[in-house]
Amino acid sequence: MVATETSASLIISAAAPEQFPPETGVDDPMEVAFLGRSNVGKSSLLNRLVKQPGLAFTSARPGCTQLINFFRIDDQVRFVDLPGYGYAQVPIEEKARWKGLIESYLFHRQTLQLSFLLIDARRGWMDKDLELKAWLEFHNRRYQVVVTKIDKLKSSNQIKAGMAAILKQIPDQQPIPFSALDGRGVGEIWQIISKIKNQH
Ligand SMILES: Nc1nc2c(ncn2[C@@H]2O[C@H](COP(=O)(O)OP(=O)(O)OP(=O)(O)O)[C@@H](O)[C@H]2O)c(=O)[nH]1
Ligand SMILES: [Mg+2]
Repeated sequence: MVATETSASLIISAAAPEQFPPETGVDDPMEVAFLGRSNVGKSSLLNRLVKQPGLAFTSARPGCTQLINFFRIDDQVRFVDLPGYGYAQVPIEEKARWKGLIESYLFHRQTLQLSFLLIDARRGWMDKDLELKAWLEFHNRRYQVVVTKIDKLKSSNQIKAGMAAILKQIPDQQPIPFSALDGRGVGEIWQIISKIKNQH
């Protein structure tokens, strides 16, 4: 799959499940979701993958993506940018609303084939990440861990230590180191998407 051949576009920013693109049956595009804490770099990763820097809105201020944004990639694939969790400044009712929206998507969505679970290279696993990981495993949802902002770790020893700490929680998979700044990891991420697309 070559991202540059297509131009990604926003389908809808959904505030409620009724607004999700309808699931019609066998010809629906498969969906790939991007999950992780607020500010971990979900929207930046998505933009980097499609080489369209302004497609999904990014911000240094956490809590930037508050709706579920569905993007058309091609006839067979949609990307789904989810609101981040774990941002302390968000009012409790708002947090409950996001949690409901995210869980409703992850629980019911039949077109969802793969989630990328993003973990900040400098922070490693936090409680909310582990909760989500356990939730995905319990519900048999396929996920792949991506370690973001790897450019912030300056030496190869720092990178090794950061990756090793993350690997401890996922002995059966190889997390992908990624940087939206320098593009590390883009090829591996597309490879995984292509593999699942071909099985679909
Ligand atoms: N150095 C560096 N900064 C990054 C990287 N990815 C994202 N950022 C920065 O981190 C901040 C948050 O990025 P976003 O992509 O908006 O994060 P998000 O996970 O979508 O955040 P929410 O929408 O709030 O959940 C922005 O200031 C980005 O420029 C990266 O790989 N390296
Ligand atoms: Mg975002």
